[in-house]
Amino acid sequence: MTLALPRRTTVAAVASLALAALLAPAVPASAAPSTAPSSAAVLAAPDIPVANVKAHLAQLQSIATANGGNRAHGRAGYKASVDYVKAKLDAAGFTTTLQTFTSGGSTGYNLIADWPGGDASQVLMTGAHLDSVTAGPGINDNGSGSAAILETALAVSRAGYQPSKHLRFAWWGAEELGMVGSTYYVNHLATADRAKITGYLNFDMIGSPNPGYFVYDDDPTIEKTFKDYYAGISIPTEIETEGDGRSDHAPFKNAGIPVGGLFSGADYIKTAAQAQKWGGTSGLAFDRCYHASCDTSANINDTALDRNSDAIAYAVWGLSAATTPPPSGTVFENTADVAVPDNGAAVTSSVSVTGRTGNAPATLKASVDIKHTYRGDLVVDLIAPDGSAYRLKNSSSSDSAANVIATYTVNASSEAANGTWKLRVQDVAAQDTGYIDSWKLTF
Ligand code: DTR
Ligand code: CA
Ligand code: ZN
Ligand code: ZN
Repeated sequence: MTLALPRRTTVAAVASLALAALLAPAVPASAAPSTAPSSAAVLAAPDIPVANVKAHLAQLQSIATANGGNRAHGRAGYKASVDYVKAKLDAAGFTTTLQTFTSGGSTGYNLIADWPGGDASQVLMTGAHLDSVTAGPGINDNGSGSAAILETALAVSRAGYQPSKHLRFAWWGAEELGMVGSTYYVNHLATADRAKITGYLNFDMIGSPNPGYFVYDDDPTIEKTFKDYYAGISIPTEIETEGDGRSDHAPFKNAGIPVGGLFSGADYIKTAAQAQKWGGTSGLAFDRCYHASCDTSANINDTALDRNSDAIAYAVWGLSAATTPPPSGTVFENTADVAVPDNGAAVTSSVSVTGRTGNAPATLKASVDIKHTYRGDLVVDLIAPDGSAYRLKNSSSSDSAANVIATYTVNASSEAANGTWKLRVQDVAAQDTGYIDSWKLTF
């Protein structure tokens, strides 16, 4: 679980937890990635609610049931699956495109979804094939990957995430016929557009009922990102060795684009050693319903689906942040003293932020210097230009120390950066008093 929280979460713990996460000694490995990426990535990557992912799988199951029992290329169930996913993305603010192609005499569809913003010359792609085989509904293969990246995309929207790179998500058609849709997409990319794709992340079968935790051993940076995530939750992983050429990352890899991904296993048999480290049943296939009619909603291991969904979010956030470190920080400061009336009305001090583009960062730093003889009397809030309040400090009758001199980290990624930001301070207990000495925002 990481600290990303939607805006207006006024629980006082938010800022102190964020601050604690940045300033606290290393947390036990079981609680955070052992070699965590930048704290911004750890703080910003949200937990993906597995219940939401399973709700998408339930919809895909219903679609298959209503359309002859499958979601295969050229069948009604596939286009209905595309329509479901597209509607969710359109409602969430993505720019969606349906790319059509023909295979086996039938029309195929790739669904491409671009998240507005980010550097168009640096595109991080995340993909999964949406089609099933004709034998069944394809809930693990590959509803699991499709639903997990859909929920990750929706989490990007919920967070108002504005990464340095441009985010693109893709749901491929006709993978079961030989990666037809993804190959068509890559082959129809202009050379200049191929060069803009900094990485392609592939997720094909990530909820297998007797799961393994396999990481593609292709691009080392992508591989390390996933391995770091799993190390952080103390789950051992293995290198995915038999996947080369067997899913939609293949055409990207053949085009020289860095690729990576996760896999929970198909028809291969789980060994005793693997059962020892991962649980489950040795001597049985990772997914004994692979390409079978029993690949239904019941054919999912929720823990594997949850862990892999969270790993996807971790990688999308971690690999889309700025590769060039942000400038040391643009500071907006107000040093005018403002008296804080004892046990009285709140007072404010403002800074006018200009020259920024887009939203404020997920790790906006608010540094305050408030002189006071009993800091437990004070409640401190950051007020965004639109009036949204972010609690930085709650009052505490037991905190008798003097002065509030601290830096808080606020996830302000849903706030426009430019505008008048305010520090609001209120003394809520009689006796003792003080004043705002100075405060600043660092972007
Ligand atoms: N070919 C995929 C399933 C599959 C089998 N082995 C791997 C390895 C890595 C990714 C995917 C797969 C399919 O049937 O859709
Ligand atoms: Ca989760
Ligand atoms: Zn398959
Ligand atoms: Zn598949």
